[in-house]
Amino acid sequence: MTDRFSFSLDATDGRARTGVISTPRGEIRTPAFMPVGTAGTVKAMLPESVRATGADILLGNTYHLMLRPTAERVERLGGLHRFMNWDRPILTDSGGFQVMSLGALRKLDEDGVTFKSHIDGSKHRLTPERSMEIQRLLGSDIVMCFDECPALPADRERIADSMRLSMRWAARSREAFGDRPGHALFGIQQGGLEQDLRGESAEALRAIGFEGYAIGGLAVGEGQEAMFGVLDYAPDQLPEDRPRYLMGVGKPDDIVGAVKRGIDMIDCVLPSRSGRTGQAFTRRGVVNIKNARHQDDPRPLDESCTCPACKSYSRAYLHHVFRAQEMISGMLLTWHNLHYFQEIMSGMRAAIAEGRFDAWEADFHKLRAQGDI
Ligand code: PRF
Ligand code: ZN
Repeated sequence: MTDRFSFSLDATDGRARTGVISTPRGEIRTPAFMPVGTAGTVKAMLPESVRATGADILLGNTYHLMLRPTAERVERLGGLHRFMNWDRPILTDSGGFQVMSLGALRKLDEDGVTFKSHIDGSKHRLTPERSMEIQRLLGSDIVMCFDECPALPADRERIADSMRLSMRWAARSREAFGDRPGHALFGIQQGGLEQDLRGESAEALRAIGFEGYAIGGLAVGEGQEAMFGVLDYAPDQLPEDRPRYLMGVGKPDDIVGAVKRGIDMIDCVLPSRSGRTGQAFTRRGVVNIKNARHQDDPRPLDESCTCPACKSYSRAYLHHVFRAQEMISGMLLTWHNLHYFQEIMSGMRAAIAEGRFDAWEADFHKLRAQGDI
């Protein structure tokens, strides 16, 4: 154990990297997938089950928790780790992105953003200073800068103005965060699909100085090819000796392509959200368990998977409980999906450490091309 936040790179293979982030609450093996626990729970999963899938860290949300049950209440109850019974690291997003995607009637100005709650319509305000305060009250281990993420496509002027505002907010976030040993503050690069604006953003963040650097503003409608186009240069614009986090991405092949391009951390609601809508991710691609072709199938979802859904239940059962809207349906499919995403990450970590990432990636794509049988 350590009382400080640190990152050690253990091996690289091409541009892919593997290492360990050390925090007082435990180690995070990278590349890391962070399950999303938006409202103080990874939906349909006990924290010990999330851990059993292989997660080292969870993501929580400023936006949701400030509205309900409020950051002050979580703090009075001992902080988010104790409140939700997860004692390992938690990264919290800063709220700006969620205000833009969920909040109603938002009003943006230089100082921050005013918005109406998606829960009850009540009025709230977030600024870089308030976001830092909320993330401190929650007890977050990795705090994200308060930023703005424009939806794509957007014109260059809008992307540039928004990025520069986010960089001014990044400086205010750093100032408000202060000196908190054992806790980390990550900057967030913006700049859309414009290489020079991404470069300007990276420069501004490096000048301020952060414990880690996120790439924001991607997976907002631009498509995989355009996203990989940015990831071909963006990680190189950020410091080599700090973790690089790609926010809110993605499908298994997006994650593999991101790690190949130098990403160390990633989060996405996809495995948990899809689990509740009957979508399973397997090494042979997506399986829709609601499809009638599963109703008499005694085989598991994936015969090579060791998760509880695959070890003890048939496709026929998973199909039945989904159709019957039984709660165990979301529980089993979420477990399987999180297990599969973590298996991709551990597979990549081992492959990078042994210098065989390209062969691992070729196998990954080959199995998927065969399709579900
Ligand atoms: N900024 C923040 N959170 C985010 C994003 C961002 O740009 C994204 C973009 N994919 C997801 N979550 N603060
Ligand atoms: Zn499984």
